[in-house]
Amino acid sequence: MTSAATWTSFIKSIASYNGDISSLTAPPFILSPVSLTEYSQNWSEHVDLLVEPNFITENDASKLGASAGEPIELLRMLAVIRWFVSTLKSQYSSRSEELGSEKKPLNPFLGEVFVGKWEDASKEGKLGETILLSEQVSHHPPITAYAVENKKNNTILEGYNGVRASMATTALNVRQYGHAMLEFRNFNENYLITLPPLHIEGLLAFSPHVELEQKSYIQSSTGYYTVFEYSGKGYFSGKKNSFKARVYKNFEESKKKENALYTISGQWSEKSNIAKGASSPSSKNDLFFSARECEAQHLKVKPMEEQHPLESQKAWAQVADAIRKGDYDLIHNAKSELENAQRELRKTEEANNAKWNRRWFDEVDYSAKAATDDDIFVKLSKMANLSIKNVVSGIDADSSKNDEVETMSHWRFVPENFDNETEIKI
Ligand code: HC3
Repeated sequence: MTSAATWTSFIKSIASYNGDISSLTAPPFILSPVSLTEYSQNWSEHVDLLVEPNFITENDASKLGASAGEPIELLRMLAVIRWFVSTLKSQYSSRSEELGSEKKPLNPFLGEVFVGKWEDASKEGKLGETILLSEQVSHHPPITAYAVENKKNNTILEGYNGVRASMATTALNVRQYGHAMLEFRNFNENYLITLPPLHIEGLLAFSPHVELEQKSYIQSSTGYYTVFEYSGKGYFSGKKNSFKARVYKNFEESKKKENALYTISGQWSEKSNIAKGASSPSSKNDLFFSARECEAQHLKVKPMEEQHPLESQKAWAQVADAIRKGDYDLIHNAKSELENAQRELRKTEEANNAKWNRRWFDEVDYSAKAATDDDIFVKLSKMANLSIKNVVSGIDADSSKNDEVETMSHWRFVPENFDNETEIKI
């Protein structure tokens, strides 16, 4: 079959499909040799911006496009927004820019891990080292949990994500489950970050790529609340990867758009501008972030020979080689070998009444915590009127979508487990 014919039959096969993305059988040329556990690094390719809120002072208002005299908590929210906007290109468009299209990542096996570090690239040595731990904590449904830790600046980002997909007429719609939480221990400030819905467009044109849609939110423990709205070509600006972020004093204030303290808009893969108040900024307003002028700092990963068999690149080495060669039989055989070994492991566990021990993350049931404000996730969710159930990321607490779901368990980082880690080195 020609590439075009294989592609057409693949498109036909996904037209009837619904749900677990790992069950999609894609043609070799659309397979990526990279496992989904590696995608967690995209949260921190601008590690300087991630830790930046630690260094913000009252005098930095103009650097963020804000007016002099703004509260430091608002300036830190703006700095967190700048970091978040910087992550979007790495997360959602860098692969199609580099490879020409979005490809299907390798579906991680339970217990697969991916680790690495960002070395301090600052002249003054103020950033310190930042590490990434990413672990596949569930295979069915696929869920990846991660932690990004900068000990020097007492900053930690943790979260998890899973996806469900459904085919629409010309696009694959993807809903994300999970969230991220960012903590600045130096000033006891926390942020809850929800994950935007997305779709894969360009399927019929042979060039799948991601476009974000609808909304996502950032809630700070200081009250400040930001609503992001995403659109593609032909909506706000007629440009791909467009977004608008409105920052409010708190969730209540967000009920009227005119209450916005600042509005940031532009393209997350290009430039965005900021203006005070609720009106959309134009390119004449202060520049907020320029993705092209801010080069991503890639994660440093150990050479393959030093990796543990559970580490993504080592575990998938043969499959990845076969994908690079475009050899379908080789891909199939190498994948089957890995998947059969996993099946055998699960059978042995079942026979021994044992379960796979997650390495660095724990699944926490929030039903008991739901009524209290002691837990930061519960507190921030309540502040933003967000559901704490296992629903699509960013669903309102009072949405009817909550009624169908009872469970409220979320994956959390257990730092002691990593402190006691003896097998996997960064
Ligand atoms: C939907 C996706 C897999 C999931 C990827 C996620 C949501 C993973 C978590 C990251 O933080 C953000 C992220 C970015 C991109 C998402 C991927 C885009 C495409 C991929 C599908 C499984 C591929 C579908 C195959 C094809 C050929 C239709 O593109």
